[in-house]
Amino acid sequence: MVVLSQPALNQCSLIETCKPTSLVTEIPVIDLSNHEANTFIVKACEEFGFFKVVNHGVPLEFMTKLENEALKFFKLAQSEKDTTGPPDPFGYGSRRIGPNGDVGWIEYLLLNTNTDVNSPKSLFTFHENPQVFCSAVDNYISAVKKMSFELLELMADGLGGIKPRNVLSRLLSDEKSDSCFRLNYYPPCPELQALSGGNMIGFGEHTDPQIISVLRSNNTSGLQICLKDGTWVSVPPDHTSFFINVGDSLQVMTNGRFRSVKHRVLADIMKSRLSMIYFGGPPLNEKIAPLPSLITKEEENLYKEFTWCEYKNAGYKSKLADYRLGEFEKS
Ligand code: GA4
Repeated sequence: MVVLSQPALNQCSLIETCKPTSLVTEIPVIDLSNHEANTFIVKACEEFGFFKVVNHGVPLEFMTKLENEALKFFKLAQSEKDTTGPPDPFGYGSRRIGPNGDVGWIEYLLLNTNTDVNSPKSLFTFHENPQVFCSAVDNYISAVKKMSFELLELMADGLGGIKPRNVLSRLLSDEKSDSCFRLNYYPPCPELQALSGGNMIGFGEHTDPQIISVLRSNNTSGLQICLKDGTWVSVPPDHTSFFINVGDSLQVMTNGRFRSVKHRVLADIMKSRLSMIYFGGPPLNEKIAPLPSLITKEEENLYKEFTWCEYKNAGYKSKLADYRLGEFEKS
């Protein structure tokens, strides 16, 4: 077990009272084998910006293989893990998230999934057996990407049959797509027992800047999403399914019809949580703007024009909880 030192505990944020979480809210579940999945996906993106996917076609063995490989990495000695950090932006990180002072009860590996020859290389050189780790990552990411393309095509269908059908999925399938992959390890936090009722922030509240994020975790709870009315809801874990977040860029492309979901992760007293997230982003030079077919004559475009590169650069100057879309809204 990885034990973070006491000063680390002091650095991380506690939230004293977790706003009452709703017990009745059901997270939308999309069955990809259902022929009405397109309509349900659109509803979920409008209401929650978040949904769970079942019957997704990604082999469970790809998920468990990668989970085991990731755990082997996080169980290495601290000095060994440190040789693959700091994350600038790719690499191993512990506690610090991003470049602007955010911290969490977390260790992670941020990997580049870009296939573009000019992009910075992924960090596949660590580990006693890099090929095993690499192929676990590759198999997993290829399968998850395929599912993401399908989801984005179903969204285009559900949004009224926008043409071409790949108007969203092409952004991720493009060889210049600026996507990344994150393995998050949240060690147990037994010290919490002493802090009556306190909750330790594993990953502070934020929205994801990309198009969509595809998350799979082990069976430890901790993920919470924020509903439209500001209440936080705990998402029951399910290691066989995927959870999808609408990102800021998709919110803009749908002119605010889809909402990018605010979410966070709380640490567990007893159990470690391991999650793997594919962040599907567009090519750096892609203009992020509402799809013309989604803007009716009376409706106005809510956002200024910007490229993914501009948004990403602005994002890296922000703190996790900042409302990053603010400076790109038309006043
Ligand atoms: C949030 C979503 C992804 O995890 C991430 C994060 C990135 C990082 O960890 O380096 C950021 C964060 C995320 C948004 C604002 C900036 C950048 C940390 C941070 C404070 C990899 C991403 O793309 O944006």
